[in-house]
Amino acid sequence: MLKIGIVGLPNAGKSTLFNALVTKPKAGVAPHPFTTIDKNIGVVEVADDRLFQLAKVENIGKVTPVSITFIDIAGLIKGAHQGEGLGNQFLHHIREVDLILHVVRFFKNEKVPHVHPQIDPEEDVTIVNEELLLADLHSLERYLQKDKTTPEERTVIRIVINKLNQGIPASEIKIADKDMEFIKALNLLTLKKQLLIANIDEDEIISPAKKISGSNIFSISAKFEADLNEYKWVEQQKILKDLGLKRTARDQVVKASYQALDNITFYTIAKRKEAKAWPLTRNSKAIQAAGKVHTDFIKHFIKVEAINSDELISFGGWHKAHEAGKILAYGRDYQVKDKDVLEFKVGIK
Ligand SMILES: Nc1nc2c(ncn2[C@@H]2O[C@H](COP(=O)(O)OP(=O)(O)OP(=O)(O)O)[C@@H](O)[C@H]2O)c(=O)[nH]1
Ligand SMILES: [Mg+2]
Repeated sequence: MLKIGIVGLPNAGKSTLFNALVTKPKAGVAPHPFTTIDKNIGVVEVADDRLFQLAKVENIGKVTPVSITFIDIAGLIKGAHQGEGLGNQFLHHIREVDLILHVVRFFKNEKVPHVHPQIDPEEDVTIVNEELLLADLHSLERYLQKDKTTPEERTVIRIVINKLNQGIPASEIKIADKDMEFIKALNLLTLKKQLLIANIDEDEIISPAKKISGSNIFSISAKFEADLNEYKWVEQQKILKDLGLKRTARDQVVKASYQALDNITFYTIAKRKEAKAWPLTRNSKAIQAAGKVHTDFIKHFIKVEAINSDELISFGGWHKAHEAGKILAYGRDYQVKDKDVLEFKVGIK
């Protein structure tokens, strides 16, 4: 399952964003720092029109989109890595996430205190990133002390420590591929991709996107979206329409998060009982896709039949596309393409 961690300063609106994204269970939200202590975990489906069209053309009742797990943790503050505040104790909850959503406070609301004298998004982002970097340094130092760490590994760790000490995040360090493989296995926070989210005031929803270091960042009013999320879908559409908006920022955040993960999506319509979307690392082979569906499929793999989902839909379904000779069979090394519909042929009854 894909996992995304939400980080930011206390009172940035992390739990509010979490509540905007998930249907339930809801996270506690309050106008004081460190409202979140225990992490909140919720699963969100990635809206996928194509999957619904596929189900329709194949007459399938059950539709299962890609799901993403979001994890909301305690706020980070300066010194968190040294045990200041609560954030550092909980950073391990997000060591295994595939992406970090970094919530930056732009909303003003005087009733909600900020941890610094003023709201300064650039500075706030720097503080949180420094804490992530220091947390990485801390865990690398621990790896150095472990008996099972080999001398070669220690050398690589020292190189990374040296760069982190210069303020360079692990994602920007250039080392040999095999050394990078080793570093990746250590789940460093500064190696993870980040998506910056500007949490803006409700009355700024239709204002232009906010910027950090000159780049546009994704804007959402977490509070507005969390409140909207309490309504039924039909009512939500009405509220959006009245405001002149086409879709919820929530859906866009989920979509942008999925895109940032840089996975491709393939579909299965096995036995015409369930149309299902699967995330897959780009440039993967058919055998890896097979393994996602069922580990047994790897051992018993014979071949895979594939067609682009849009093509399948325009042909009016699998059988018609098959008759037209549009469905092709491939071996285990077939490179799966984004939006492929796959049917695995395996040697088990
Ligand atoms: N006006 C306004 N208030 C917001 C917005 N987002 C969050 N808040 C308020 O800010 C306060 C803090 O929000 P939380 O979501 O609890 O913040 P958090 O980042 O999870 O905070 P900690 O868990 O304490 O780290 C709450 O009172 C929210 O209602 C927003 O977009 N606009
Ligand atoms: Mg919180």
